[in-house]
This record gives sequence, structure tokens and C-alpha cells, in this order.
Amino acid sequence: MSEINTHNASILLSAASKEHYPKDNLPELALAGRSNVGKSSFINTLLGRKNLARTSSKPGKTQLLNFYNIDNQLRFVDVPGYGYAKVSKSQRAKWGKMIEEYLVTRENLKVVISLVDFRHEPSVDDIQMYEFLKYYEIPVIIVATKADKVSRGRWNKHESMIKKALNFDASDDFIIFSSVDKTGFDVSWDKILSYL
Ligand SMILES: Nc1nc2c(ncn2[C@@H]2O[C@H](COP(=O)(O)OP(=O)(O)OP(=O)(O)O)[C@@H](O)[C@H]2O)c(=O)[nH]1
Ligand SMILES: [Mg+2]
Repeated sequence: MSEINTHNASILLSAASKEHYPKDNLPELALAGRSNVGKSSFINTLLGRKNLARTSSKPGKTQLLNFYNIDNQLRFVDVPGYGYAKVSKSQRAKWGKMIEEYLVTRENLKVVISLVDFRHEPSVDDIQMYEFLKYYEIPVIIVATKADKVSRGRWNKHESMIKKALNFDASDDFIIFSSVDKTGFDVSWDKILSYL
């Protein structure tokens, strides 16, 4: 892979199902995590953009798989957040199917960035997502977001708490991240590129 111009990024398309995914062999990495955890912010931060991936204080905004083209060399796929209370059961089931179809069948997928909130115990959904990825042997990087909200003295404690709850596999990567102060920016790119 040659040098990637990460500023050359744009939204390519949004898709609800397989037949609408891009039809080429570019590598993809997907962002998963509960609603409001900071998936879109992670994308914007890594690409040095303010609002390429739409962020909002209103959870549940991202409802389709959003494919972002990065310099015609790779794609980020922003996956709708789970665990948002105010959606109907049928809508939740639809989302589950959409996400599962992408994660299980997509050959372009190289790695999933599974975001968790660094401040809190992982939710049941966070744990299930990690178990799901391990079960299907999909490479995963855990990114713990909003580190700017946790004082440094508590980082080790929070990291242990999250790893324990996830039954974390020590061979996976765990990155402490903040979209506010850019903690974890370089290591995130290093790890992502290592999967391409
Ligand atoms: N302090 C702090 N706030 C953050 C960070 N990352 C995201 N946020 C805020 O958290 C809120 C949700 O961020 P988004 O990036 O929209 O979250 P999302 O996971 O894409 O949410 P959905 O699209 O609803 O699934 C926004 O108000 C962000 O500004 C971070 O690292 N630190
Ligand atoms: Mg989003």
C-alpha cells in the first residue's frame, strides 16, 4: 500500500443491505459501538475533518451503513449504533440483521474497531458485540473513547475494568482514545494500517 492521503476522504454511499455495498476489493474497516459512543467522531478525528461523518448529541442518528472513501485506498464503514432505547423492537431487529449481514459476509472487511466508553463498565451490548466478533473470528481492535473525561490517575483502573467485563483476549489491541484531545490518534492509524 502506498502512502495514503487521509485528507482525501468523502462519503461514498449509504447502504442498508448487501446489494448496495461498493463492488470492488478495497479494504474496509468498520466502526461498531453503541449509540453516542463516538464512532462518527472517531472517523472525523482520524481524517482531520470536522463533520465528514455526521455526529450529533441525538443518539441513533446513523441508521444506514455509511461507506467513506479514503484516497481510493481504503474505506471506513460507520455502522449504526446499538443500544438506543427509543427504537421499536422491529427496527432493532432490522438493524441487527443489517449489521450482522455486513460483519459476517463482507469479504472486504479487514478489522472492526469496536468502540466502548472509557468512563463506564461495558454494556451488555458491548460485551455481546465483542463475543460476536470473537466467535466469527473477525479481527477486532477495542477503542475506549472519551478518555478526556477520565483523569489519568484512573486510566489503569478503567482499562482493567473494561477488559475484565469483556473477557478481553490479550492478543487483541486496546487503544485509549479521545476525539477532543486526540489521545490515541497515532496508535490508531498504526494499528489500522497494519491490517491492510
Ligand atoms: N468528551 C468527548 N466527547 C466525545 C468524544 N467522542 C465523541 N464525543 C461526543 O459524543 C457525542 C456522540 O458522538 P458521535 O461521534 O456522534 O457518536 P456515534 O457513536 O457516532 O453515535 P450514533 O451515530 O448515534 O451511533 C457527541 O456529542 C460527540 O461530540 C470524545 O472523545 N470525548
Ligand atoms: Mg454516528
